[in-house]
Amino acid sequence: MTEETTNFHPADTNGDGKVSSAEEAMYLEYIRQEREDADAMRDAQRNMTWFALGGLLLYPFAVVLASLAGLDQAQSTLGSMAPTYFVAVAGIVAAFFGSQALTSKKK
Ligand SMILES: [Ca+2]
Repeated sequence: MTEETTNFHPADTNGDGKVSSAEEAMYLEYIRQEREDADAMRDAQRNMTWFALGGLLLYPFAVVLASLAGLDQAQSTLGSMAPTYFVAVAGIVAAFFGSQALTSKKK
């Protein structure tokens, strides 16, 4: 009985010590789904990081455009937002590369 539990395979969902074809199919589907989710998460993180970086690069142009268009209010708002914004973007980018480094180190 104890041996059975130590030899317990993750695919053996009903715990009878055998992996039936239905259990195997379910297990493979589960792994496939997990990989797809991880892949989608990486894509989402990468897109978010690029979006944040793009915003960072375009930020000065937004300030210039606001000043050219004579939008004094917008210009001063952008100016006072800048420190918070830059720190937030730096945080997002740092978190992204930090998690990338951590996950690649684990393997
Ligand atoms: Ca089973």
